[in-house]
Amino acid sequence: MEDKKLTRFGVSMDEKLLQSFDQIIEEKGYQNRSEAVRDLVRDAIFQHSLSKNNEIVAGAILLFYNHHQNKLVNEMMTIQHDYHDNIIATTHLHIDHHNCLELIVVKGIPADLRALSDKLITLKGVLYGKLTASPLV
Ligand code: NI
Repeated sequence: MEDKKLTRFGVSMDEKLLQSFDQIIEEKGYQNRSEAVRDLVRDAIFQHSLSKNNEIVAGAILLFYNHHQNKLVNEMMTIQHDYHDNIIATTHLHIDHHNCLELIVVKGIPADLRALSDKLITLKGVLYGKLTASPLV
């Protein structure tokens, strides 16, 4: 087996977030935080690699957001109209008085879907967002 050099690095995060992460680590059965973080990094690299080829893929963008956030809904709508060629369907669920869940079904080359997803997920007021896509084979 190839001898791999390990590098340590420090991560700062708020205590509540870390507690939630530790709970997931325990439930999934990871031996330690490092192993869990390595898996997250591998997944991030895999997801990012999707943006480097030009095959048509289909997938969905899941967004969880507070619709009271100033201008958020308008900005979200403008971005989605800019990408109308890639958007097949959207479903909006009013989770409670403040929060909405939106599922946007998408199709196109990974770079376009990634760009659309990044624009939506980085909007102020979006609490969680994720793009999942799969090759059409
Ligand atoms: Ni809503």
